Amino acid sequence: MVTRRHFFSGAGLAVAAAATARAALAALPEIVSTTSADMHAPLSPPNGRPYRPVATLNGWTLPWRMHNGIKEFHLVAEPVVREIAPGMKAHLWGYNGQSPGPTIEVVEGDRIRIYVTNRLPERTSIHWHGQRLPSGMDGVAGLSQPAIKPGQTYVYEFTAQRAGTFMYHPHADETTQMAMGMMGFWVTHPRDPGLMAVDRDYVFLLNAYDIDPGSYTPNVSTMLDFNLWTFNSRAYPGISPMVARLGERVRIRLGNLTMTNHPVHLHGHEFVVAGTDGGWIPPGVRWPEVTMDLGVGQMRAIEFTASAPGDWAFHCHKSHHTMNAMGHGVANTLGVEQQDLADKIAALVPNYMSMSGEGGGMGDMSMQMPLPENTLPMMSSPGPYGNIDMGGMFTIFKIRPDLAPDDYRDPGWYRAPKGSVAYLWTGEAPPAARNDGPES
Ligand SMILES: [Cu+2]
Repeated sequence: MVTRRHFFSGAGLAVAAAATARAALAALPEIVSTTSADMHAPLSPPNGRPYRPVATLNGWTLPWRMHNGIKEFHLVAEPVVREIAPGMKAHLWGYNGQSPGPTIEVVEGDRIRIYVTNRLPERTSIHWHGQRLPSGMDGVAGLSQPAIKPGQTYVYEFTAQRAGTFMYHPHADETTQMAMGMMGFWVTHPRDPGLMAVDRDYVFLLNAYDIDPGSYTPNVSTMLDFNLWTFNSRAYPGISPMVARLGERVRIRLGNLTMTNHPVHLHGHEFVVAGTDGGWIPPGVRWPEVTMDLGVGQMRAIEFTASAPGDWAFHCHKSHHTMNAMGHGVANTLGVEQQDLADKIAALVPNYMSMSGEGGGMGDMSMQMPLPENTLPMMSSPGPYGNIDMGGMFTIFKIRPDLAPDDYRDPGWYRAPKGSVAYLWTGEAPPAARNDGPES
């Protein structure tokens, strides 16, 4: 029988050792890669110290080989194709077949050796963001090591000294390389697997791209004006839901490798900020929030109890970060009578198509605008009660009373109990509107 765990973990992982010259790479750990943007099941550690693995949103954890007591990983920096959401693929740079790269999970006290092979057309390096390590292992090209030239493999080696939440990214031509999607998550688990234990531990990075509608490759000279805002290089509705069984304790760890801050908001629950870049916050001084601002280059761990069944929005609160590419740089037509305008323009321009609905809002527009090739609608995808006017950094936290502990599948839409959904007023009509507006 194929279990749920196997259903996910078998998806798309490939060992590429056979495709390379075995003799030349005999001493290197095999290269494991995937072309899938699906969320893989958490990787239970097959050896080494025990820990409770994390779940990478639309991502996966890199397997290692244990060699004389050292955990050996092999990262390959290379061009990849990432499906941002169904209907749009981006030509990015990443690691081991995807962007972001695989999550690396180790345990406090582990000795680690990471082989980094450069298959990019330019130099690179990897910085292990937040780690205590020897200066020469810190990965700043030119400062702590020579850059890794195309075709070369470098070796990083250090001991994971501090449990917590980390990231990795290049420190060589980094404006280009991070704009192209080169980054990954890193979790160092505490030596005691019972310490800070939760039932589900989600991890992902916030990233952003500037990809012109109709094209595939990000503009790498963009400084601030990005048009695709993503969780782990996925935009809603391409982002997997996060799920939990009612009553479970949940942690979400986030890292921000975009060039602006993101106020991340969870509906229906309060959470506490339980960890920062610098480590765990002692339980007695954690503070409650429903929105947490995640600064550039920062990591946070938030925790809450999944106390209310339902489908709960989880998103960045900057509303243009929950839009996809076609929503940027368009004219303001709010309040404009679109049909009237369309008729007038059509008299001048044959085959003119109205870009907006009667109200002139953007939500109407995205329903009617013809899309260039390889472009996501600005927002709007089907929900249980109509269209959801969201794209970009938006997903859904789904809490159900009947999920198995290792079940990360999408349980479908929530079926709200009768009488618990906002409803249409069908009584008498409201009184005529008073005119309190400005005098005209
Ligand atoms: Cu944002």
